[in-house]
Amino acid sequence: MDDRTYTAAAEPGETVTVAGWVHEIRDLGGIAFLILRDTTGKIQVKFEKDEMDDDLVETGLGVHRESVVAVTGDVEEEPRAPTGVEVTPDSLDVVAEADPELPLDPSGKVDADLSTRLDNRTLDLRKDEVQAIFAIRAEVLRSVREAFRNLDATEINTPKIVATGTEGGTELFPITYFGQEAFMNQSPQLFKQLMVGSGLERVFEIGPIFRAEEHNTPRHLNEATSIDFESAFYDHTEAMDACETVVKAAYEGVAENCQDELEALGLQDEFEAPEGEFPRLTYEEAIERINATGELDEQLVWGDDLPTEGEHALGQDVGEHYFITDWPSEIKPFYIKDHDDDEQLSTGFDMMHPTMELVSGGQREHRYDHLVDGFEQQGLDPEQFDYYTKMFKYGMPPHAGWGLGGERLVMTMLGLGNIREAVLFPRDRQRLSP
Ligand code: ATP
Ligand code: AMO
Repeated sequence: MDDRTYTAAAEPGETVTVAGWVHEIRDLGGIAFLILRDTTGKIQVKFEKDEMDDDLVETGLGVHRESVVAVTGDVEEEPRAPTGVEVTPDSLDVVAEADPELPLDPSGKVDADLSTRLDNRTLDLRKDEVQAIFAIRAEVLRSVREAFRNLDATEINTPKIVATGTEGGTELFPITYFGQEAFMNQSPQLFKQLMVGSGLERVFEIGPIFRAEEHNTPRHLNEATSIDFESAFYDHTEAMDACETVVKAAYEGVAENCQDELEALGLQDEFEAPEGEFPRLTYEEAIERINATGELDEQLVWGDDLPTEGEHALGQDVGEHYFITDWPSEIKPFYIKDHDDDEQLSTGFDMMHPTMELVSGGQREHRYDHLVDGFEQQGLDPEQFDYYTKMFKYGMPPHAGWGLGGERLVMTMLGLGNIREAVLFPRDRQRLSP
């Protein structure tokens, strides 16, 4: 069915059929141009009014912007045309006429606010710079998958409808499951851990997580894409190494394969893949450095979670991706293992971009008795988690892993001001459709 030639592939001397959207019509009197756009670019279609069939001219120049048309004609070199070639049409079919009242202007000449753009995502994604974000997002996921494969990890998919939550700090979305209480999964945490005790040993998953976040911020979504990793026989330092490898691979993939997209976003000169090892600061060093910046009204003390302004102050101070390690056990979840020589200190870590947290991870508690005690300490009923804990009785190796927010990775990589820019159809407190 698709026997058209992409606009970017139309070579002088050929007769082609190009098909796509009417980007613009410029009528200069004796001569007029229709700029036709497809996924590969744009091409000029020339109408010399006196020399062409009147019906063809009338149809071609009467069609509304953003209609879909198919044009057959000869391609010729034309230095004055935007791409150096133009098509002189023999025929033009209006494949799908567009309403003249467009809810937003895909040529980008008229700005639209984010909400209007998200309501009309299809039209919004006709813009080069918006398409570029999603082409880059796809490249990030491709590169990340390749990096995981190089680490000998197996891709898995785990259930998104579950019986229990795991991430204490955020609320669950309840659903009804054949009359039983159930929830949308907040994290593949417990399932990926169960797989390190299986024959797979090292796994990754790229999938949705659901969080009933209270706050409406530019960096939280209610449905996000989590890039999760878990490996048997890894400790937290090895998990951090893998995290660094995967994040760098994402940047390198984009630098290598997305030059046109970076240009569409105006980032071709400033985009840089991070080099060198990400600094590793302990939590204690982190709070000392934040306090030393004097940016916070109140000094942080041991046991405090890092407030957003604190993260910003530290990010500015460090100026590159970095890890925060050795968090207080009391503010990390039950599945994170404490250091053997100090049970107040956990093996949990976060990986930060200068502007926000990208990753949480750690070594996991793999000893059955300690795990069950941990549930009780956090006020959770271990019996509810029996499906998980019981597997720790049958040979669960030491293991470690992490979760990386996919949208936050793309957002920080491209300097997007709002995480919603990195999702086709974001879910937030106000937005359930499209
Ligand atoms: P032609 O160069 O085809 O003889 P014309 O003499 O009919 O064009 P106009 O109709 O006045 O000229 O053209 C209007 C403008 O369009 C001029 O500035 C001309 O340079 C420009 N123009 C003409 N043909 C092309 C083309 N194929 N691509 C881009 N611009 C063009
Ligand atoms: P955590 O809850 O820190 O850890 O989530 C990991 C990473 O996922 C991203 N993220 C979000 N992105 C957008 N909107 C949200 N509402 C949102 N919530 C989380 C962030 C965050 O750093 N089970 C652990 C991971 C592990 O230990 O393996 C977990 O889910 O980038």
